Amino acid sequence: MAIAITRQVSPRFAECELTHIERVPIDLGLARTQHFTYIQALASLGCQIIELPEELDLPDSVFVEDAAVVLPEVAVITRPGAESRRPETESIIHALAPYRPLVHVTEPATIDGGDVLVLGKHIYVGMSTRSNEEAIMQMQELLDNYGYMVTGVPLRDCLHLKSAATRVDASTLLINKNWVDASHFPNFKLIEVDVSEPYAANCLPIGDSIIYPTAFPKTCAELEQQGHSITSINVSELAKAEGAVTCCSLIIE
Ligand code: CIR
Repeated sequence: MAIAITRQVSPRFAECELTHIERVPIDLGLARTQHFTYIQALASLGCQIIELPEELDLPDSVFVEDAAVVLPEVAVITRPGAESRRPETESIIHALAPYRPLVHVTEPATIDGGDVLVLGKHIYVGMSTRSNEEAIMQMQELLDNYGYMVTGVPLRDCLHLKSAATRVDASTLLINKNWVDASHFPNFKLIEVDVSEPYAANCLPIGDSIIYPTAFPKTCAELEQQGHSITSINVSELAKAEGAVTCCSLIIE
């Protein structure tokens, strides 16, 4: 059974970092309700949930994905690109320590887990405003012994690589080709987001279904058309903080 580490929404959630979208009012109560629905979806698909308590002073701490990269052999503790988010890693270190040996990205490297797309032994790192060249080099050094190859991928107009492309299954990616070049992924079948839904490329496959936002009905229909089972959830308030479905959990297979 997979384990999903999540963290409750901070009372200061509305003070989140924003890069590519305008700040609009966030309903904290609704954000918490939606987050609870997300956790229920993970549990319904077979995950054991480890829910960390809310962090009073870390607005973005619900987005636990950015603090670590969990691989089968080891977990990498990141050094998040936004300074306000760096303290988030401390509690994640404690949460992951029982499950994986830990290695650490260190200064001057910065990297957010949202930029890290793991496709088997090939790890792609988005060259975003959050993740730098030094991090790509450190990731390669840290993971060399485990047989991983780490490649930097240029991005346009989006926060993280996983805003632009995520894994649907072992051979398929969901992608917004306006934000990342498809040429980086020649060995994958690609499902493109609908042009009217640029934020639709972030999906979270768990077990035999895919956790996916209700906000993208056209891309959702395409995924279903191609035979994928969808578990739909409304994450509108999390999206106002530039978050999506992968970013609210760390999955330990
Ligand atoms: C941030 O800007 O860091 C947060 N407001 C959103 C982070 C979303 N994380 C993710 O997609 N992995």
